[in-house]
Amino acid sequence: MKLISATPSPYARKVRIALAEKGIPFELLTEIPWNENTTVPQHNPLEKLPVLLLDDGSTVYESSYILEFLERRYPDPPLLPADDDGILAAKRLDVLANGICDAVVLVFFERLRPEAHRSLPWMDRQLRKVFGGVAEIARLIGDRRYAVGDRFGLGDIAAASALGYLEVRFKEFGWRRQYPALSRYMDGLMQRPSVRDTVPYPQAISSAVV
Ligand SMILES: N[C@@H](CCC(=O)N[C@@H](CS)C(=O)NCC(=O)O)C(=O)O
Repeated sequence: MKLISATPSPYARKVRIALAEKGIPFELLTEIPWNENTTVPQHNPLEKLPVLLLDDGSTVYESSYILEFLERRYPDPPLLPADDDGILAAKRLDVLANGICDAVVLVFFERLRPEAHRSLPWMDRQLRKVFGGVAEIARLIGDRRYAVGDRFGLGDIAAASALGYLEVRFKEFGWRRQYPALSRYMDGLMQRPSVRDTVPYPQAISSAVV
């Protein structure tokens, strides 16, 4: 099994954490999906990573769907709670995390435009989603050690990936200062090798994107 990933990608990080937690061996293929020479479009018509390349030649793409795929094909250890309420709570956090990251990506590329071409209303709209999404994650997690129930799982993977992404792309937000309990929660997650070994960092995009 191979995973096409990018070093800053919170979506790919979710998959890397899940693979590590489940002890599934895989080869990490690091690409820059925004560059013209990326192989991603050969494997995913939506042209986004992460993409899981299976040994039989088939592909699985979209981070939440990949996590669902892994949960069904490799159920042990589970990364979803056993009860419906727990599953729904974890998936809600995944929805929030993806929404935050999608908005951060939009702001990131808007900021790459020449200043005169940037849309401030558009950026404000996206930033509201980021601030609102993080506030909601902070409210849902409160001062617990794990996002849902008493063990590490999808909710934590999603929250850690989104919060870690903010540190790379939107450091000035300072979410740790605003949400001390969430900051302590993140420090706790960083004790796990799967989270610690996948800390995101930027890549140099060479192609024109916007
Ligand atoms: N909803 C997708 C988002 C994936 C995504 O936006 N990936 C970025 C890298 S972080 C990408 O490959 N973007 C290339 C593009 O949109 O053309 C997921 O959860 O996998």
